[in-house]
Amino acid sequence: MNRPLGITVSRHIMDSQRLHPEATGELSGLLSELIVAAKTISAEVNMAGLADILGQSGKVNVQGEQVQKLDDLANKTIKRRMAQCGYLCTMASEEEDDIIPVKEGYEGKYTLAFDPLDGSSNIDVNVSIGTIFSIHRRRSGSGQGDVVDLLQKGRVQVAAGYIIYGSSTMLVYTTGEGVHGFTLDPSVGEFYLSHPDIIFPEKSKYYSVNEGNSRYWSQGMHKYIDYLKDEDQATGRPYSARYIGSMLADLHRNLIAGGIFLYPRDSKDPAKPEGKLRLLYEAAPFSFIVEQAGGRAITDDGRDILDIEPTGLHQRVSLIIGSKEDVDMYERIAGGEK
Ligand code: AHM
Ligand code: MG
Repeated sequence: MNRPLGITVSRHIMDSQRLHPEATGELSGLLSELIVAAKTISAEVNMAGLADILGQSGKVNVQGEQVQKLDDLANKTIKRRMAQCGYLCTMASEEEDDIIPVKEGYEGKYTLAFDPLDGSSNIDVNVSIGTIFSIHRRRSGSGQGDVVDLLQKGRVQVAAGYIIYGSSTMLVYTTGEGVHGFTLDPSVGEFYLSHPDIIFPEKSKYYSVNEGNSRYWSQGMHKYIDYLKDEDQATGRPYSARYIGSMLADLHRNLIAGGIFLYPRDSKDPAKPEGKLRLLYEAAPFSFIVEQAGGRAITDDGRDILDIEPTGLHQRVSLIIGSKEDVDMYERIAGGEK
């Protein structure tokens, strides 16, 4: 078979770097290392259904290694590779309470916050899951980084992206110059540019929310969702519901097909008064991507996600994100109503 000559992600990263003569190549190096980690996780995710079959009693695989839970394995894969990539000074992961130090002598100028496998409830049921990442430039001078290097606004992210392990594996990322999507050709092990310059569809007909929580919502949320369900041909209502339960997969679909995703604060769990999703490695990177694609991301009371000053590594936040027109309408209808 003659394969068309596609643009690989490495080539795309190098081409973008060329537009910045002052660039040192460190960010390109960092992204490339992260992509290798993602390809490794993708291979593991594809084999996940076989893990129990190939392993003995689900505990040891054919190589004689322990079969690990997939999210643990994804966490270790990123942590080990990135700790000695030479471009980072510290990391934070959804799976770890504290910051993750990098290997001594390998300290660099960037930080990495990541969710190794978003959509944990979907891991065992063959539904799309993925890795989310957010990169900042360090604040402190040199050596090992500190928590303050990670606690920075989403607005000053240097790069953000995600890898979705779905019917195909895709990488979507931004460095603040548009959003680009690449699809993995597993036979070659390369990501090829498949979705250049992704633009969030202006308006949509889909909404994504866990409606099982509706009894715990604010009045404003009820009003907005009722509005979406009303009939009005001029505005394309009622909208259809689409909720996977992997934020990453829901947002990926919305980015391509249009839609609004909502995870508001609710009164269900007093331990999570700010909402469920985490600011640093879920809401902020996606807000950067969505804004770069022309969409909008706010909290349920109308604050721009990218302008929130983080105070904790695992800080939670409400998230209303999607096409600008839909988020604007949410704000008009629900804004400020308790
Ligand atoms: P996770 O990082 O442990 O997977 O949790 C985050 C996930 C999101 O991907 C998803 O949108 C949300 O939790 C689903 O939560 P719920 O089951 O409450 O609807
Ligand atoms: Mg998550």
